[in-house]
Amino acid sequence: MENKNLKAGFVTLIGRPNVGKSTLMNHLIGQKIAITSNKPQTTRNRIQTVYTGEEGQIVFLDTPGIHKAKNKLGDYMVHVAENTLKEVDAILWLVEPSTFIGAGERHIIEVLQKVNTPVILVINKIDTVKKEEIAECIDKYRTELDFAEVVPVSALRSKNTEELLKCIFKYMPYGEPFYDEDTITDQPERQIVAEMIREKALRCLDEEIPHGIAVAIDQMKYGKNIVNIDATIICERDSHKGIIIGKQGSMLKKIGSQARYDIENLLESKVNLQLWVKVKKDWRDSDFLLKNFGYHPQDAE
Ligand SMILES: Nc1nc2c(ncn2[C@@H]2O[C@H](COP(=O)(O)OP(=O)(O)OP(=O)(O)O)[C@@H](O)[C@H]2O)c(=O)[nH]1
Ligand SMILES: [Mg+2]
Repeated sequence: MENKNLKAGFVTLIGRPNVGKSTLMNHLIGQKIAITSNKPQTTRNRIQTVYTGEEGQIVFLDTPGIHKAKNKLGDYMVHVAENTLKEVDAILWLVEPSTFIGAGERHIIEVLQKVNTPVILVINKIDTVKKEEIAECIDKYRTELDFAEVVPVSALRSKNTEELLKCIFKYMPYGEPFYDEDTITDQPERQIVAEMIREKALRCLDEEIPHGIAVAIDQMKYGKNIVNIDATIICERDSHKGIIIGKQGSMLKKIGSQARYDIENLLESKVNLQLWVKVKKDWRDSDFLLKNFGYHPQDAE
């Protein structure tokens, strides 16, 4: 039977790198699907997840942070983010709790001025500032753009996130759910596994190395009580390969055991994870290799 009171719609999360888009999305849907780290440009693809509640369904699109691209991978990431804006019922623009509006925010304001979709300004990380500063930040942003709503939250400490969900539903049209209630994401299991390995590499490694990493799953075999996974970490230089492997393999072991823990939770099974490291020079500027590692041009159209 059709329920006329149910709502269903699409919401995209945009913002500069590192503002907490993926952390917030994972929190809202109650499961870790998108990887997060304290390094900018963690998310590379559009990641769709689904929240289903009593009021209806919200399909979230987490996007790469909008930044000044330095290579083809960067171009791809920014296109993915900006192209979701026309297709959705509401936009969540995440910002840091600061009154400083830099070139990055200015660019996003220009992009948002061109779309008619309602924009909800989400001021994230309010756990890091005083109350007065939040108020100043709200006032400052309100002078820049006409927001449908302004909602301060802390994705990390789950402050005000229930209110944010209620607020989003105001902008969702009435309609039947798009997905059944068990659907959480459009990401294939292999892709999430690859991302979990990349997350640990991002978190364990310093400086420029993590930005030049891709992860390929070579095989995933489901045994009786165990899943056997072979994966390759691709990096850009021989010197990076040495650092990723570490002294007597210690770094690779660390990345592997941290990733295995998350993958076992995801697959609800014991996992045997074998990691390899390969060098592919300048893969981030090669159309062929970008496609090969799952960054498809059609996703950025
Ligand atoms: N203190 C605090 N830290 C947060 C909060 N939300 C996210 N973070 C941290 O901010 C960092 C970036 O979080 P991500 O969720 O990866 O940010 P993102 O916007 O998805 O970043 P990109 O994918 O690179 O665009 C991580 O270290 C998070 O733990 C918050 O509410 N408070
Ligand atoms: Mg992200």
